[in-house]
Amino acid sequence: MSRKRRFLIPGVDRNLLVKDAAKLLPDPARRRFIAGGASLGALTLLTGCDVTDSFSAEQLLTRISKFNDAVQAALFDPNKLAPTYPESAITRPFPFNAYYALDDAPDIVAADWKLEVRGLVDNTKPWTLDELYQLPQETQITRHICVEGWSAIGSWSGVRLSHFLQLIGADTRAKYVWFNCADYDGYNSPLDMASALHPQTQMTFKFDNAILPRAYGYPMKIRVPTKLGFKNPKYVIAMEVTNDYKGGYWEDQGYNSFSGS
Ligand SMILES: Nc1nc2c(c(=O)[nH]1)N[C@H]1C(S)=C(S)[C@@H](COP(=O)(O)O)O[C@H]1N2
Ligand SMILES: [Mo]
Repeated sequence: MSRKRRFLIPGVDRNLLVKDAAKLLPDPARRRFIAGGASLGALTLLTGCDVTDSFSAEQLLTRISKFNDAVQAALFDPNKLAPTYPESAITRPFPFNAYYALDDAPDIVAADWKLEVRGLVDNTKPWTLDELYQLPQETQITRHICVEGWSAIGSWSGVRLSHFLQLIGADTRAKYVWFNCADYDGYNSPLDMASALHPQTQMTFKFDNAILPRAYGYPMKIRVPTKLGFKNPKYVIAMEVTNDYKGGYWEDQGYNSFSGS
């Protein structure tokens, strides 16, 4: 196809748009789309968006991404557990990952840290680390999967998030629990309520039976073994129970918010 034809819509390379859209589509819609010839016309029908310029192309991709989230959320089984592993399977050393080098990771002093609780909850009292350490903890050995193409098995101990949400009188009919982190450039991530209430979703205080090291999110991370790594926020300083979709660090850059593993 000549360059001229490909760019018939100002600023939009049709081939690339169709390719990007196919990548975002969940199965079986993706298979149907490809079998049907993967055309811009089919995309228009599927999404109800008419692509006339780069702005509407962007909107179409957002629409597909949301569609993908809705499909994933509908398929999520709140009782299905992520696989667990024996101690011998733990990856040592466990990788550190963030959008910066370890030297730039938050260096939190316990005495200065409090977990802020906001939004649709009965009790917004902030929690000290000592108070949180009093709550019942359990340990899981599960696999962490990062979209960047690596996975590793770790041992995490902490409090069930569902138990904590109950303690603070959270309205669990709300759509999200949104987490805010201490990273220098900000890091945050929304978690859908069904996943927040999943029995393996944990407020984590220990890695490999020792106080969570700085690399892995001291003093607290949220471990969600049914989700990809970026939906496991480290260095958490606040949680908000909300019906508003507030976006997140990677979510805002185009990763699906549901991102199940
Ligand atoms: N606060 C914060 N949480 C974060 C990140 C980050 O950059 N900042 N990166 C995410 C990503 S992409 C991954 S893969 C995991 C890495 O966790 P680890 O360092 O314990 O392996 O943390 C997630 N949570
Ligand atoms: Mo990641």
